[in-house]
Amino acid sequence: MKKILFFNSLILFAFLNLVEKGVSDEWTVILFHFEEEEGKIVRDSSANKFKGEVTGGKWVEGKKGKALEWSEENGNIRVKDFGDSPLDITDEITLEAWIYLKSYPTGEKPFSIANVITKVDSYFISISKKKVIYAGVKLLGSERPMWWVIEGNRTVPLNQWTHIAFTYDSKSREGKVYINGELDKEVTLKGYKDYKIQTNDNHLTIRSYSGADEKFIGIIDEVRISNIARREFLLINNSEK
Ligand SMILES: [Ca+2]
Repeated sequence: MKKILFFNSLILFAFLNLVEKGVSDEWTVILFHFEEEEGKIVRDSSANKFKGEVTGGKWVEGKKGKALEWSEENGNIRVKDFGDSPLDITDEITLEAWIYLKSYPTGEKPFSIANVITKVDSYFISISKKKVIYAGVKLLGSERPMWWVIEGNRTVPLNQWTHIAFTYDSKSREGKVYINGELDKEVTLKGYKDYKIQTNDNHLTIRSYSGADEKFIGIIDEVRISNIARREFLLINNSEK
């Protein structure tokens, strides 16, 4: 009996801990806090324990703790996919990050768009040359897979911390983008046969997906991908810094 009570309280403690942090839950596919402070490997704090390989960039103060900053140099964070991976998200997805953008993309390579999170031919979130969130999913579609993209309304500011998020739900067929947790734009899709997201074995990247193009200039922190369309995000109060 004592043993059962002990385990029960352990479970309760673990649960409360999870609720308190509210960051890595059963829907979290990958979560990078970037608290390594040095080196070329970053570790995902979700149960999946992905590893990211960093090129270019430097360690700086982030929205919370440390983060990675890139200027015009090449580089990104690359996470390997493998066969049947949790990164293969089909039904519902949330991509979110804290960003501190230092200049807008020009629309021309290598600054065509400022990519933040990308899985080529599956899903992405970025800032477009219109200075808004630009995100999308590649859907199984009708005759063949096709991209569906959404562009936000509100300008993403320069030189201040901003939380950006994109959610997609294949059942409600809704795609939404959020700035600092507030809905910026929503679209209900129609006209496709299959609304599920295409999966593949391409790696996941943070910042430029090729390493050289679609460069984001600024700081990226607290990156989370979830396999649910969230309504609440990793918003961090200034007091939590
Ligand atoms: Ca951090």
